[in-house]
Amino acid sequence: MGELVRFGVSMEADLLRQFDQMIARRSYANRSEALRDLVRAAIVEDQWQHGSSRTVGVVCLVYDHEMGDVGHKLTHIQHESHVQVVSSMHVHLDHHNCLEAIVLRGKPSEIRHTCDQLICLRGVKLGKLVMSHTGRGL
Ligand code: NI
Repeated sequence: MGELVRFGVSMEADLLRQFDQMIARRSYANRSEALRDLVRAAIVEDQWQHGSSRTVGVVCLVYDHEMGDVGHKLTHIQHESHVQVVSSMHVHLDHHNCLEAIVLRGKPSEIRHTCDQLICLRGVKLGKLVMSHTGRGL
């Protein structure tokens, strides 16, 4: 962690009350820690919206492996993608359903494109991209 800098924040009393209720529910130690996490999340979101430098994301998929050749298509997309597949984890949830978590590294737009291709496949029931960060500057 770099040098800590204090600064004042003004907000409406009702907004602060709601913020305090939220951070209590989430068990934050104090307002500063909660605020730092919110700022980090906003910076990551902004970098994914506007940045072009390489970053990292995780796509989580739940799919029915008996639905057509969805497993083969998922593998094919990852082999053909411009983004680097850093790692993936497969869990056989039950007789039909598989869960796959895939870590992708590349430009935000390319990661999104690959995730969209994976998520929209027939047989994929649930798909979510978690936008992460390589760690520099946060
Ligand atoms: Ni499976």
